[in-house]
Amino acid sequence: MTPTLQTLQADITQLDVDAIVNAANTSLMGGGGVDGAIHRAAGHELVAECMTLNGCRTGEAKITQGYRLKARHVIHTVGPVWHGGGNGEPELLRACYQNSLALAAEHGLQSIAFPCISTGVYRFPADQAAEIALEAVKVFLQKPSSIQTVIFCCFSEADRARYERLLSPIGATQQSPGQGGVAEDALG
Ligand code: AR6
Repeated sequence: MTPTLQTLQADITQLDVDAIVNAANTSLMGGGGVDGAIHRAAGHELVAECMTLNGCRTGEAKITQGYRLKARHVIHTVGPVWHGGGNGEPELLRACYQNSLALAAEHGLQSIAFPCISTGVYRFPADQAAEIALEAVKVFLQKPSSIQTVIFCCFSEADRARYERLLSPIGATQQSPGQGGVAEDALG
């Protein structure tokens, strides 16, 4: 079966997928943005499991249970802070996507949703980040794995439109705001 790429404008904490990816920091102890939202929605058991993981380096990924989330797992990855692009930021961002997908595949997961890693507090330019994200996912999916569905879960309409523009040439499934539940339908 050919894996599908989808773009969705949604709160990632609401998605019914095997794993949602968290744009965390190296402590894995929670924070603001999507990290804070995931920890709030998952409940205090999540931070308790995170405390056992000894943090996470930039570009790497670690997996936990999803606890009160609909998602069965959370894959925590740490994006680079943008310092102008000459400090390995593109490579580190690519590694976040590669390592998150590899971890999901190691666990036999089929569906995974990513937020726009590093593009909030960490200030990575959104256009470049989306290009890197899409390229990394496409390269990963060229080899057979358990992964059947990858969702780019955008919080803003601007991000959703950005991913749609990039995805259009490869015929990806695209979802609009207000089509709640479509992702779940698509994932069966
Ligand atoms: N669902 C989906 N996307 C979201 C949600 C949500 N509920 N909330 C925010 N976003 P950011 P970073 C989007 O700042 O830049 C934290 O404090 C948001 O619009 O969450 O990687 C961590 O602890 C943006 O597009 O992550 C770290 O210290 C994207 O998520 C630091 O921020 C990423 O924005 C990580 O910064």
